[in-house]
Amino acid sequence: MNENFNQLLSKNARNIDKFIAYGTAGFRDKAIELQHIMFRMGILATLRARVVKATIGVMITASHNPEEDNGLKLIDPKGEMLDPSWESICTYLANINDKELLDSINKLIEDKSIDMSVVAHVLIGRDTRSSSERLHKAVIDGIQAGDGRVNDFGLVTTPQVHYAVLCFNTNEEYGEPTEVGYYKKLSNAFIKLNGENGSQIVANNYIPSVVIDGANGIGAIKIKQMKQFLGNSLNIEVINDGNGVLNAFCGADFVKVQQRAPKDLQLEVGKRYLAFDGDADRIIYFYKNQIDGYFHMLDGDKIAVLIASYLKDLLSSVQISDIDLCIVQTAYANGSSTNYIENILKLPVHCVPTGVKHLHHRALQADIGVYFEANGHGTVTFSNKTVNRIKLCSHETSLKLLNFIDLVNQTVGDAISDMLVIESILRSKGQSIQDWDMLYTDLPNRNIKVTVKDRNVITTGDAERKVLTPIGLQDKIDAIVAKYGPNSRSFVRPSGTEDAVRIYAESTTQDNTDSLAKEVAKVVYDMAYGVGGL
Ligand code: 16G
Ligand code: ZN
Repeated sequence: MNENFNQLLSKNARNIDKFIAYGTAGFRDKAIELQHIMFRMGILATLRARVVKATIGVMITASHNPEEDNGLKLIDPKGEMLDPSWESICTYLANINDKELLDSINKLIEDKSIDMSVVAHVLIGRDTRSSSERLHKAVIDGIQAGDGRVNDFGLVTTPQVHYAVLCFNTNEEYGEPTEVGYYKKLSNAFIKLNGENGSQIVANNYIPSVVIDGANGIGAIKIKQMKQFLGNSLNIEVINDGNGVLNAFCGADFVKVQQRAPKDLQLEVGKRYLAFDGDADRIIYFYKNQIDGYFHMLDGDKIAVLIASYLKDLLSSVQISDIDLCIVQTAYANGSSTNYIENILKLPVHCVPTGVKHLHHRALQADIGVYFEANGHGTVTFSNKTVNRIKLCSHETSLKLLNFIDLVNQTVGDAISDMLVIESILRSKGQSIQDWDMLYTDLPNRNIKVTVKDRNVITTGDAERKVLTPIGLQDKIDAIVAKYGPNSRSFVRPSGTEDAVRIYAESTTQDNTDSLAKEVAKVVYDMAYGVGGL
């Protein structure tokens, strides 16, 4: 450890006696409680970098959560989430006393036989939260305490950090590991697919203009910077671009959960809208339907279906048919989407537990894995074997596929990349957002939560679709669901990010769905507070 270790430690002392765990997507809590955790994770990042002998990433953000929250995600060498086997080490280091810290670190170095002579290279980025700058300094102190080398990216989106980590670790084969490198890679691919003057060219029902709700976050800043690289290929208007409060009544999470447009936005028929979340790794599309005049939303499920059907068509036109192309979803996927994928697209669909790391992991097992959470987080992964096959293919459409692959940020869901992917597909199909929306009709659905004393009394199996404990709860849920008839479904799961149990319901009408969700919430509440004999 660095000779100034104690001095750096005292600057970032642990003043809060509260247990905090590395959750679904890293640490997340009130920003004022995170200083010591940031410092310790800076140290840990230097150790992880030495173990894997590669560049590691750190992103400071609490994504779609309120401005006063913050968080930290660690990014492994291929740009993917931290290896789950290290999550318990993070939790352990985050919660010990300052006095135990140095000994614990030395023990970890010994247990894992970490070669401290290896250069530890850590890439770091942060979002626009007012606390992010202070917390970012604490991470840098930690990297210094661990004698690591910092590569400070400053203000960036989460997916930009994931991208840059992979670029470093592939010797730039994936792209240039800079922000400009990111903009150039994506813009060049987009321009090749859509034309330099795409913004002037309407393709059947496709109009080349979008309105982006930037959630008052980093995505708004970055898409504006990217405009100069995209040139005339797409018309982009940005709203909620930083003048308001981050994620407040706007952004992808608000639109998805509230099932309505961001506050103060008067939707106009014929316009295509989309929302990023606070760190720009989620995207949700929406519009005002010309026929019924209502707000309609196209979520991660509809995005996955659009992308997979496009890829299926392209693969068949280049005559590559024996490819394992699959879609990965979670229990939150709308039943209509799963039905469409299985029965109309006739593609395999896999269901995994909530959290990007699970989806990403499953997608990597396929030749081409399209994964999306209903909340709009997702991307596509292409195996090296598949990319090589496409490169060897002489069919002229293969070039289109290769450009498409370049447009995808394969490391993680990326709102900017996803938007450009979707826009390219809609243009290529000559479709409006309304045409896309008509692929299938979502079943009405509802997400609610019950705050409980201990969410961990609930454990689940079958990719979170069934409760395992407490025994008897699943039977009660089954009995309630049965009353609502076919196409009704509900499941409950402990949140991975807050002290709550989440309840999901879908059924054939919104009234039935809401009442189903309430009934299930009631049995969960009674169970949590000891009523009802469970
Ligand atoms: C995190 C996850 C997201 C998941 C959500 C579930 C990542 C990068 N993010 O935000 O994928 O949908 O948690 O939250 O993995 P919950 O467990 O509170 O429902
Ligand atoms: Zn996010």
